[in-house]
Amino acid sequence: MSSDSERFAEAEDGGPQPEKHCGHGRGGMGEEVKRKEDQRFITGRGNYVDDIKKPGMLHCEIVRSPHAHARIENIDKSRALKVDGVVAVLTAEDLLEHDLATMPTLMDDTQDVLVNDKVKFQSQEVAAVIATDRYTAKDGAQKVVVDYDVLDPVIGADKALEDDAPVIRDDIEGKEDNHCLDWETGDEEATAKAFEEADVTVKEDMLYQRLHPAPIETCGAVGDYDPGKDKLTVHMTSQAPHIHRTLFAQVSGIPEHKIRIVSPDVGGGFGNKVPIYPGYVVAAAASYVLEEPVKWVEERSENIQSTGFARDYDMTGEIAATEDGEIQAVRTDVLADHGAFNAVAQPSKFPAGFFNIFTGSYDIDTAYGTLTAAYTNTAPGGVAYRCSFRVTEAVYLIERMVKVLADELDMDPAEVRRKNFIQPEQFPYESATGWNYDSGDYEKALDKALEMADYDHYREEQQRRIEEDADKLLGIGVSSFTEVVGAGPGQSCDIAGVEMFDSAEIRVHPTGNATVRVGVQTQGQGHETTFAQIVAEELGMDVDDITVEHGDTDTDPYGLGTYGSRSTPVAGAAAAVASRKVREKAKAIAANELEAAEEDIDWDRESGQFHVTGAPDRSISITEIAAGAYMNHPKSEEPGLEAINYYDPPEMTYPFGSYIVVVEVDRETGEVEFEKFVAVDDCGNRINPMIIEGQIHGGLAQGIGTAMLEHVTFDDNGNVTGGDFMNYLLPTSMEIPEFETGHTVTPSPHHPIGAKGVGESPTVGSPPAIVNAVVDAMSHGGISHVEMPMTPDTVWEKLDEAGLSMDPADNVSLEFDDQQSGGTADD
Ligand code: MCN
Ligand code: CUM
Repeated sequence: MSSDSERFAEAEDGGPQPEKHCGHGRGGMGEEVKRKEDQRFITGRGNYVDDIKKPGMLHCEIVRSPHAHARIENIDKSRALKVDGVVAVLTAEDLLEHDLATMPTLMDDTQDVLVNDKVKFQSQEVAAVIATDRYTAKDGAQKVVVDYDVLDPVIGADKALEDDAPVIRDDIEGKEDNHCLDWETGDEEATAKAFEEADVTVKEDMLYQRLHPAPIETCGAVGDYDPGKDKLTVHMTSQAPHIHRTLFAQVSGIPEHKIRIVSPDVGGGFGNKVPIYPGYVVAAAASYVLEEPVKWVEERSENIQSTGFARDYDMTGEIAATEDGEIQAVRTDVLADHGAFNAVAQPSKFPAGFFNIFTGSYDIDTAYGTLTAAYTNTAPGGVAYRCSFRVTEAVYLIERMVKVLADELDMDPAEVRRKNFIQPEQFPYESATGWNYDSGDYEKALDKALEMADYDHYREEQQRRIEEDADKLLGIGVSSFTEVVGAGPGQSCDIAGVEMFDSAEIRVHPTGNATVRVGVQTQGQGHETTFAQIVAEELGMDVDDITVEHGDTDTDPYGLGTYGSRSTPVAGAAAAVASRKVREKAKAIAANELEAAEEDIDWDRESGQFHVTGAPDRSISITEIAAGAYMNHPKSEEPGLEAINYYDPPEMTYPFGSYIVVVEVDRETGEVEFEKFVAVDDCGNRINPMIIEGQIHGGLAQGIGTAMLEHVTFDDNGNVTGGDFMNYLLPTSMEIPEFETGHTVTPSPHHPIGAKGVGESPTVGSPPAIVNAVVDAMSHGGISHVEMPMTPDTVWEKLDEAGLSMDPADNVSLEFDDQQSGGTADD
């Protein structure tokens, strides 16, 4: 029999041990339990915001600006109000009456709920039409007449910062330019010195293009004000219901205890549902004013055009190194486009989010980074999109730059990485920019990936194709990324002024099953299963006897929601600690039931039983104890068996991985085909390997979308030119290769069950691997970078620049020549 501490030593006992699957079959840690929630999803019984129907419910349609920059001169509601079934038309003026005209963003900025005076991006919310059904609301919206005085739009951060650029944010007192923020990190002087003295320096410009998170379910809300109870319920698509409740209280002045946010099933978030959007507020405000439930659900194009976008980081990277590839310093400079409002869903203590983790997996003691951000006439920007708050951009920068350095030195990029990795014995490791990495074994993950990818074979094959002047070039890309997830320790980040923690509450019922409530919010990550597994593991219960609830601020403990892959690192820890609290109490009850002293009771993880020390057959399970907790409680204890934990993590967790991508690049068409795609991830101890695998597959697909297809684009007038799925291209199964996944396990020493997050790793780690692969196919022609998305025409231009392209006509004429000389032509 193995004791608790042998399996998963608690943090104070020197840290959690590497994963050992209990295999006790109760659905604990490490078991591939099928997702409990899938039963209802695949049988069409999910309950999404748009499924909610309430008696008397009205529908809201938002009138949006066709212009990117314009002053509103007049809004004429009269024709809309004449439409049969239209109940009300709301404008900023109406909201002002109720003090609901502006809302705070998540970053020290305010945004009009409905435009008051000046439109700042195309599709901005101008008016709202409330009607008896959705179609009537749409008809009404078309009849609202808005007179605009069109102004010059400012598109592009570089243009926005030009001296004569029109000022977008004249609503901010004293604002005379479009400058949004400045930020710097690291040691400027030491870095400059390192660059001066280095044997080799490399420099590359790269754009991390604007992306849209594109969850399958768009955003929506049902506002439901109950005048009898004076209580406002808002059902909404939310990744963070409690934060949204606090923000609603701030927006409306309604006391927080009179607001209930319900986030039912959420059909994907990917960061898109972290911010607060005007539509949510309008639905709630309309319900408050009209005293009827009001539903607002976005269309796809509204979701793409008006909700927060991601990335849009124009970066310069530089590395200083020795001749044999030892990196001595990194420097970066960023120009960021923040859109019209600083709605950035990232920790406010770091205005550039977690971008300053750009030293990556490498032991680089000198670094310096600067960033300038601008307001532009585009949708509010910089939301997190499967990215841990800008880690995506940082990882892209350093992983691209390592490849640039390797090419400059004519070294193998895997070798350059190996030379510079932070070594296992250096953890906990403090980076040059102030991060405290918890644990890592980067070389192990890289070695595993190299082996899985058959790296040496592909290097030979690559050489062969170059020598034989083959039609298709081979490229091999490597990325050995470090993520930072689990926001977070109070001192390092907060959101909307709230310090970060999360929560779990466990109630064991008299008949021996349990309800677990958490402050995080699943959008497809499988929390109903994995949180149950943590509790099953820690209490020796069966996973089927545990129900996990979330997404209702009236019943769940306050928590800060799901983003930055923080659910496992923070709420997962809370679930483990709360379970252990329950276990402590259960021990007292077990002693009572087994007529032994409490000190003589041991808990055995394998069997899930409490037993008298040295007498394993005098045992009792938590299920049997539960009744005693209520009906026969020891006099030393209160009745009942429940616990709650608010977990404030001591540190972030640092998952990592190595990805290897092999591509074929067609010299005729510029088309890129994936030949091999290997992903080795390390997220510490694993709760459910099957769910992790699913997370990796989904995230890699999004990485492929990023590298190959996706880009939100604008014309000079600020019109979104990729505002629907015909133009904003998401990868389908046709573009996704077979993934080969592997893992290593390096537990987090400070997490109660040694787990790190994993939800964003694949999206963070894969784009540089893919770009490195495409560059690698052409680097013998002197190509050092290809911008994303790497469409065939972008790639073909690079091939041409390198003298590697083949004109399709060449091939045709070649064949023709062959046929002539061979005399086999049948003409
Ligand atoms: N997990 C595990 N063992 C670990 C780590 C994680 O079994 N050591 C499991 C977790 O228990 C959870 C899942 O993997 O069921 C993801 O866990 P985690 O890494 O903690 O991430 P979160 O649950 O906090 O999810 C957030 C993350 C983010 S920020 C984005 S963006 C994203 C992502 O998850 N959005 C998603 N994956 C998504 N997957 C789906 N289907 N839909 C989204 O919107
Ligand atoms: Cu970085 S997107 Mo997720 O944090 O919701």
